[in-house]
Amino acid sequence: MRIERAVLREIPLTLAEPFRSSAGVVTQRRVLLLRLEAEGIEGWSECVALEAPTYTYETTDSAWQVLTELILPVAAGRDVSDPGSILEVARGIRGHPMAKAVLEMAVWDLVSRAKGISLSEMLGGTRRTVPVGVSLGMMSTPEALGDEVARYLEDGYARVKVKIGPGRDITVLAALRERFPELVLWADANSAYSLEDAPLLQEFDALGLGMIEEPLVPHGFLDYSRLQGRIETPICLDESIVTENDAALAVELGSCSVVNLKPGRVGGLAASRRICDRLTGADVSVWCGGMLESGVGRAHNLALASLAAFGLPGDISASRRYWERDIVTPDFEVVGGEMAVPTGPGIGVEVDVERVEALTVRSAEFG
Ligand code: OSB
Ligand code: MG
Repeated sequence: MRIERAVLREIPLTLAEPFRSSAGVVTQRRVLLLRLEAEGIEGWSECVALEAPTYTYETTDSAWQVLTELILPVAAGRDVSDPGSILEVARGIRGHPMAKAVLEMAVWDLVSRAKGISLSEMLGGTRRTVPVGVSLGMMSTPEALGDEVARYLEDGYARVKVKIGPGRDITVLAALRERFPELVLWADANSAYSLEDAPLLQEFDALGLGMIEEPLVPHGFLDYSRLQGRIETPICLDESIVTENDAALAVELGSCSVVNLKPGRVGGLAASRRICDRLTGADVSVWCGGMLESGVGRAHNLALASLAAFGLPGDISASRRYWERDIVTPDFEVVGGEMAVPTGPGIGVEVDVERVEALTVRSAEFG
């Protein structure tokens, strides 16, 4: 099977509510969607890059450039029988894993649809439902955040992750812990602290957090290992883990005991599986994060999270947590803290093509 045609589009989607982290606020996503075509079958994927380089260096526009100028022109016509090797077409391109993942993940969807099996099955997933949590942005007051938590607990989420940063940390977390003594609570700092903040981060030890995600500068593996020696809360790495070498370093140095794996961040699904194997082989727990994706990206994340190794609840929330109206059907739902893994071919949800076309602000075609 060869890629006959590739269409990359950009559509703006406004979040149901603004999402604030230590890296800034996101109110709208500029979603890049790729559709591949071969033998009358389609494969879909989504780019996770944010508009500004506040999470990693990639952006919507850098991904657009790398995809339209370097990757997609050489992808057209390529054989896709082994999705894990499609990125040979991008071998000469340094970095830019989010741009590369777009091609790779659409190929996985295409090939699993062609085989008539779900992407989960094709990846070796064994879970029919996946435990999920919700990632909450910073709110104006601890009370407002507490009310939001209460709402999501009523909706059945299995745990809550909150964004923290200097001035919005210990007081907010202590208030949540007091109001919800049994809550499975995680905190994500998106690199807002340094090793000098260790005394403050030590105060978190009393709060029974499941983990603290990416408290320090990305790739500071040595500082992470020093910090873990000084705090009890398990450190989870997100931005820091992009390559297999990052995973090897983190394991070797004891920089973390948990990793938030996002296929878009690490260059795709095959790379995710390789990184996952390295980590779990060294007793590092793995779970699947999110990037405020549309239903297309979330479907891919859910398929990855169906692998047995993904034991902790993912940042994979219901469609309505992100969008008034998603671009796929059916909507993703959470029941009793779990999300059902689609069983239909490929990502198992259908893209609302008419709406996507109506929303398109730019597109580029290849093949
Ligand atoms: O750090 O995990 C993160 C969203 C955008 C960029 C980075 C992160 C996040 C989230 C939201 O935490 C996860 C989600 O529900 O998609
Ligand atoms: Mg994170």
